[in-house]
Amino acid sequence: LTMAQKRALISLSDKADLETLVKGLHAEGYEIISTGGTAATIEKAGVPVKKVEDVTGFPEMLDGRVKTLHPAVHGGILAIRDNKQHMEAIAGHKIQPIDLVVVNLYPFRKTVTATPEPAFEMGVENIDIGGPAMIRAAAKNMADVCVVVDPADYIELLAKVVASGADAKEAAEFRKRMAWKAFQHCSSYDSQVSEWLWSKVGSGPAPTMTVPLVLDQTLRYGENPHQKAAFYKDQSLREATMGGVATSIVHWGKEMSYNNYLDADAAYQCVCDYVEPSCVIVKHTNPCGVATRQDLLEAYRLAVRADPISAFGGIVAFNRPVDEALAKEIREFRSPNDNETRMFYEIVIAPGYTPEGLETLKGKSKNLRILEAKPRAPSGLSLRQVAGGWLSQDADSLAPEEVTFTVVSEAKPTSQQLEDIKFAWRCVKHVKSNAITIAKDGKLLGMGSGQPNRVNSVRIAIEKSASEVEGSVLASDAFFPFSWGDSVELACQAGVKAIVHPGGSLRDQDAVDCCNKYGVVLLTSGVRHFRH
Ligand code: 93A
Repeated sequence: LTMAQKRALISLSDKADLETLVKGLHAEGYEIISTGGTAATIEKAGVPVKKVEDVTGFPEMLDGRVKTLHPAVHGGILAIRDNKQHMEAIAGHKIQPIDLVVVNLYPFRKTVTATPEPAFEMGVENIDIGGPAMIRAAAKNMADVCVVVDPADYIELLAKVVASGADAKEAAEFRKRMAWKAFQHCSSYDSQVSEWLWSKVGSGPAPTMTVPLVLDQTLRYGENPHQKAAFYKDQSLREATMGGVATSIVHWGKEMSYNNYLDADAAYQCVCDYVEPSCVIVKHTNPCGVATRQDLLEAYRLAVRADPISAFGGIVAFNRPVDEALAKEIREFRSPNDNETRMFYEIVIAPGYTPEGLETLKGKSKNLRILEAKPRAPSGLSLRQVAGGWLSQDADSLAPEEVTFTVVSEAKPTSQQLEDIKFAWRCVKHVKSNAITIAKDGKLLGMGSGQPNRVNSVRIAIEKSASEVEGSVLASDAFFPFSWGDSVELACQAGVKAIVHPGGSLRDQDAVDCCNKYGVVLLTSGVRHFRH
């Protein structure tokens, strides 16, 4: 009994792990057919390969636009093996069956998003035609042919389909799963092309939008235990700049939860908005401890002391790597309110750890999640769901460097006050509206968040700042609708010495008059940072 010769057609732009694949195929007696660049790489790996032109009897033409678009390829892929007429038809044309198709497409998004931006014709040339045709043909004939588009699947392919002892039922299931992935690959690719074309020829928001989301993990539950949940990654991130929580490395700890992702994202986005070494502690997506110091350890101490009760069970984020001394402090820190208990945190997230720092932190608890993430400035689109639809907007990526603060009071700010104003302003952007932050000497003293009435946010922030409020600065994410006997006067009376708000209220002059009465500095930013 002789086994029929198995054939694999390989044509790849992403050539990762190609050597592993072809060596595995060769060991199992597969004949390998390949296109120009891919064939050259296979030859270099020392594995025999047949050029696709030797299969088609036709040279690659039109600068590669026509390489694999030929009946010898597509007949070999699409023929149904237990259909006698199909098999006779291909045999009549001396076409041999192809059992495996490994293809991934031109790196379209990477090409069109490169800097400097490529010419339009360059984008067009990167629209892959032959690749999707092969992928779709092989996926359609999943009963007989296996299609693989992702190098992450090579090992399973070799074990489940290629290996001589492979189980037929398992192989068939794998082929179906790979067919599903193949259509995903093509549809996401087509969306990229159409979105790019819209950006060139359309105006305004795209009439339709496809976000290439790929399931990353099923979560234990959502915000509450009765809600099912999952985490999806934006597949375009693979090609675009990586960074942020979605691409973080989890070094240690329990599985991330739904709320963990939200809070870690809030904390990391906030801390990455600071330029100097900083620590941000977040609880329920709001920063409750923030401090900036040359010494990161000192920044941590100040951040946690700002509100140790809220910090308990919070997320601690840094914008610099964590070393051993800092890790020890995080491990041992005891709440000033209750010296018996060591602080408990859900997550520590930072751009890196020294080896000693990481080991020390692991000693805190087996549950503490230790995340390493590349900084990622908020950019691109921000999407939110409402019942029956989605809202899109540009991410709020304005930094204080881009904001012009204008002094509108008689009193002028000292340079320290101006620094504190910028510090408070960076933070207020990350607090749920109505947002008020009170700060002094590069440290958050108190904040009021999420109150439907601004004056209540002011009251809460003052109360948190307690004895330290004297000489502090206050930032408001939106203008003060009222000042006398309201937010501004309350702050002045409490001991706040400088205030910043966007300005633009009908009663702006009231705020100026009120600050002048109390000798307090007032600045306007001209920019609002609502966060709903
Ligand atoms: O220009 S194409 O649309 N025409 C084709 O016939 C064709 N066949 C394969 N692009 C085509 N490909 C693509 O070439 C594949 O999708 C793959 O991404 C790439 C591999 O080219 P090479 O082997 O020369 O590096």
